[in-house]
Amino acid sequence: MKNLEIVKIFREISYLLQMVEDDPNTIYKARAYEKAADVIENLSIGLEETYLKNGIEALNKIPSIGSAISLKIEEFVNSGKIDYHDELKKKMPIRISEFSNMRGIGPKTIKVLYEKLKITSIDELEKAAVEGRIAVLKGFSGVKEKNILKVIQLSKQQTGRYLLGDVYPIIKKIESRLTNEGGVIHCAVVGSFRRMKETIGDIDILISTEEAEKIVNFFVNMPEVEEIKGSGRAKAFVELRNGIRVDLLVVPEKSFGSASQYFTGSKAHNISLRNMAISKGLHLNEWGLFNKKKKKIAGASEKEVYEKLDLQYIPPELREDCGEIDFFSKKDTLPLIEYSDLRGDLQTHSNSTDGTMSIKDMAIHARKKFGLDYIAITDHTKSLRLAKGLDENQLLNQINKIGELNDNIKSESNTKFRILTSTEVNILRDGTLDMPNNILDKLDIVGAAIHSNFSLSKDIQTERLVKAAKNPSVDILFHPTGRLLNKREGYLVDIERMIDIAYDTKTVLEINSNYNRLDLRDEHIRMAVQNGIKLAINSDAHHPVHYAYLLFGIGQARRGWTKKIDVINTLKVDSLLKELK
Ligand code: DGT
Ligand code: CA
Ligand code: CA
Ligand code: ZN
Repeated sequence: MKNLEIVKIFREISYLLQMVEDDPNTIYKARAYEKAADVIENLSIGLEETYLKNGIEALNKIPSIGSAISLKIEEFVNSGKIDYHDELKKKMPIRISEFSNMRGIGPKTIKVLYEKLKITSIDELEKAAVEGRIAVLKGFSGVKEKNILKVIQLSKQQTGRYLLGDVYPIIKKIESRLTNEGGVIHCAVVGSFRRMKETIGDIDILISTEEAEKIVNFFVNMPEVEEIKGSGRAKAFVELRNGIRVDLLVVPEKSFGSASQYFTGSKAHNISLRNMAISKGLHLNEWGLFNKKKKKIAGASEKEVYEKLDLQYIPPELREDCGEIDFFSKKDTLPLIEYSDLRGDLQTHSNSTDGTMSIKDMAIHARKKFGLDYIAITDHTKSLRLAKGLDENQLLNQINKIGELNDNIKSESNTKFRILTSTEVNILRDGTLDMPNNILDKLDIVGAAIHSNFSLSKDIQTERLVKAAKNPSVDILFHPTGRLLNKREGYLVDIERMIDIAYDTKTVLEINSNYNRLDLRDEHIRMAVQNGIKLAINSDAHHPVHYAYLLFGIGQARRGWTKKIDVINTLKVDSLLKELK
């Protein structure tokens, strides 16, 4: 998906236009790019795929994308850059990517600061504000200067975190390479990655070996390494080509467990655990668990560390200091969903709408490569024109087609794989659906989702979802809050009310496994399962490789304390269909 790259460039063009030119037409031009960026950000189709399949005319049909902007998209798809963007950047040599995301300080202000103080980066901006050089400028004040510092603080918190799914493949590759390197006894990727957090600040790797220097040397010379930030006899700190930093720490094998525990975190979990150790007269650190006489009583394995603290083993995904230490000090068990527990996937798309593969191919891959027993084909409905949503007749035709495919599967192989007829029906502004119930009732299962009007008030937005849940044909609410990680917060929803209504109406809530979404978020998942809500963990695959995302959805579910029995697509297909409202 090149969409988000294009969004970024368009926002930068808009920003630079406002800096470079003063004539009144520029503001309209800048707005046009901004508007296009907004639309593209919310598109469910890939601009590159759309262009390659149906040419520039297809781009022109997208709302807010005029012919000039279509040409820019075409240029980007073909050359990976947009000359107009490069020209504007030359005229205004600031670090545009740092400023364009900043909320609260606009291009006009940055222009003045560039001209008067030669400020080209956020670091320089911060320095100038701290030194009081901004307050004294004409048109500025102490208050404005303070506000600039506040905005910088906020934008620092937002940036610099990587999506789990973006870094997952490279981390796995590095992990397996290190694990297989001669001399390595144990290798573990710890930190937030092991806890399956949606975003990762940096990567933490732990190794036990007798040959520390050799391994550190091997590590800093890996092809992915862009820059060595520091290294010592038993540690190294590097930055990879994609910008993410990696900490490597070599520890003795006899401390590998306590070190894994410590560096897996979270920090808050560690602090509570250490306090618990203290209350038992023990001392816990990365080297081990020690008694009053400073004798080590655990350290080689994590399990042993928790055991000696009278705790059951706490899965990494739960180590957030949210009550897990208390819970696992008791005898109660928590049969969390496991990474191998899903039998089916209840949100997948085919090339009948905005997916990229036929229904048959989606099914074959689900069965052969991912070991699933069933998938639901949830193509979009008609009001989602950008995704070529299906109308009533097209949906009815798809039901017939899936019937035939299922018959063929049965006769061609003796597998029990089943394709469920379904849809991702669009929830309209007023909470009604764009497909009548008599059609929806012909489907095996129905998911409903919001794809527009994201900025309604919380009350109105919640009522939209409530109305959809109350619809007797709707089984699941897909990606219930609409958030996009690092991009958009999601629309405002009264989660408690949504959970109440989901319970009353027997509506299932989705955990969308697409790593850009991971929607619901962990605390809402936990609230849902505590209130007896059933969940579905779906990939939202638009291509068979996307089934791999289910892993992230399961991680997210575990972070929300989800048990296997809470998840309907751990059931066999017949039991699943009986469970639905
Ligand atoms: P990140 O990198 O921001 O996504 O989050 P983490 O959890 O990976 O944090 P990181 O990389 O700063 O540190 C890795 C782990 O090391 C962290 O989860 C817990 C442990 N740790 C780091 N600093 C401290 C500390 O000051 N006290 C304690 N108890 N543990 C710490
Ligand atoms: Ca980390
Ligand atoms: Ca770290
Ligand atoms: Zn959707």
